Amino acid sequence: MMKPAKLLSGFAGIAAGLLVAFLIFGMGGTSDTADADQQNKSNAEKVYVPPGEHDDYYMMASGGHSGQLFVYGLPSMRLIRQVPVFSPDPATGYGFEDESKEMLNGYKWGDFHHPAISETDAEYDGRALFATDVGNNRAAYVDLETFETTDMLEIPNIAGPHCAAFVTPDSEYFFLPTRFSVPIGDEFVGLDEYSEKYKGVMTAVEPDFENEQLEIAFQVMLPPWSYDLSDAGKGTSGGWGFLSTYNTEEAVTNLEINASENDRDYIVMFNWEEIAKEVEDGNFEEVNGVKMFDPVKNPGSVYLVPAPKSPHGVDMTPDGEHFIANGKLSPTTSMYSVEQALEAIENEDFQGEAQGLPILNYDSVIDKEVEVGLGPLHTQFDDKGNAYTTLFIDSQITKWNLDSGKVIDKVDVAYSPGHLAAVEGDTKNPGGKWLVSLNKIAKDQYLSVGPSHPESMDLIDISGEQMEVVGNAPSQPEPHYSQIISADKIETTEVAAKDEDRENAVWSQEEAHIERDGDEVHVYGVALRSRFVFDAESDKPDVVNVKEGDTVHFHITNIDRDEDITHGFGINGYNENFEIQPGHTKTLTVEADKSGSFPIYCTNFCSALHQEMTGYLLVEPE
Ligand code: K7E
Ligand code: CUA
Repeated sequence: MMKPAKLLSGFAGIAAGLLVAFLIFGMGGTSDTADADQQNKSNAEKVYVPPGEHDDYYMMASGGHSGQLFVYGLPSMRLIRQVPVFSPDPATGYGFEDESKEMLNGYKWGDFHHPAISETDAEYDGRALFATDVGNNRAAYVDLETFETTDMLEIPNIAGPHCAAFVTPDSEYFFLPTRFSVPIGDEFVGLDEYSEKYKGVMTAVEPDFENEQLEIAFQVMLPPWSYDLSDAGKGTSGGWGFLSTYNTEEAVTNLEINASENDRDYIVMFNWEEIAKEVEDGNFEEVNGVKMFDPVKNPGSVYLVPAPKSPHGVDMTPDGEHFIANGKLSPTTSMYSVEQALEAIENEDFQGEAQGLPILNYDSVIDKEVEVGLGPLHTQFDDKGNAYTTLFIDSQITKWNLDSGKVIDKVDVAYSPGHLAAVEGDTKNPGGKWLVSLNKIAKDQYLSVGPSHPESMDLIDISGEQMEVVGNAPSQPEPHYSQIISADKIETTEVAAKDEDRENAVWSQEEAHIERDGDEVHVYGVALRSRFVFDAESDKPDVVNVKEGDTVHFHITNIDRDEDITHGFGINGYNENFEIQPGHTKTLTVEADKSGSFPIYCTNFCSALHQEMTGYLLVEPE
């Protein structure tokens, strides 16, 4: 221990002393930089998932106008999979092969805003994810065992189900209220009759988990306003749903100005259990084959709660006792008491009515107004009684306490956050570990790729008192919302079960054959490493001979039943491609309207001899 002191004696000692002093006082920045480096290092450790290890959470992010679902791992923020839902996908052949082509029914795109994972007892259960399409009025069932879209519902009488999907605590229904109002029925109605004849419509969809399908249960006619976001009640508020509205001005043009006139719009509270009973009792009219419930003719189940100017998100607290409305043009967020609202309904404590629906007295229902900052859009929760609200205009997230209404912390994100998603954030038991800010604008965050930049997301550690941004990554367009589910709740199927009775399946090379019936040709083929067998009898078993004008149905079974051995099936020059997962059978129908020799090849690299996995479609001229 004496040695360093000795070295500091004499001239050398003075020089060294000066150096130390310089380091400490003269270059304050150095220690700041060192601190920042240390901070970056410890943040990197928090999100680092070593090669071969798995993330703790799945983040299911909507793909907006791409119509797809994007699956990320957290905390690494690695993009794991793109799941095609509302739009065709050439990589998997979704929308190319017969089954999904029929499901897409010619639609070229969808606009997927809010995913909803199925729930049991107000917790994500990992069975399915429900998706809704604002662009073309559809709902889809995504099976979370296979991460495949298994059913698609086209919904009549509606326009733009933006205010969706929110699932009831035991997945009895999920609801799709609309952003746009349109006339009910098939009659043409001009905009001069907007207030009387146009309606917002909310659809209750019932999932059938056994068959992985969806069915419309009923619809509810709502005033001609825009319905933006929604949440389901739980606990005290079980049986109720909550929607935010804007354009209660009923403007039909120049909404930017005309829909921002009223100081207050509404949160719509509706008792879905009650409505379901009413519908069961026959209190509905049939419109385009759907049971339509009118809450004005059948009062007692739908109420309005005044909300700050043009609210965007409405979110239920985990205990189901409060709902929070974010007024995007107001600096405050409003927190309402469910108990007080139910009491006001009981006492008919109304301050008026709008479009025939009673308006609850604001002062009787409000619990507190919280000054969160500018442009509040959406709110999520942790496991310690705190709320987190995105501030679009301030480019920040505010953390505030639900009990005290006090703002605890604010953090900058890059930039302009829309939604935010906390782990297990819409359940009665939020995880409290991570929060992801889903930002609308990335600006300078990444290497530039020209005029259009990606969207971005910030990963925020919310386990401590102060929030800490620990990661940032580009995201796919456009992450309106996502839900984050604990990885141990998802159980996937790796290889499809061998089903001897499956229609069109062939389970061995020897059984592969071709059947002809006039100009209809059915190829019952197999794919395996590393060949196609279409006709076992032929000396060229990988060649299909047809005539121009024939319709060819390729029924191909992937008989490789090993994890992740996917084969592709592309026809060169015929604009067709699809994938067949291990153990699956897929059918592709091709009109052979072009004569010539067309190579068939496996498009998904599957083995050392993948390049040899080929064949021919020979189309003889007429
Ligand atoms: Cu982008 Cu939920 Cu469609 Cu808010 S919505 S930001
Ligand atoms: Cu099969 Cu590549």
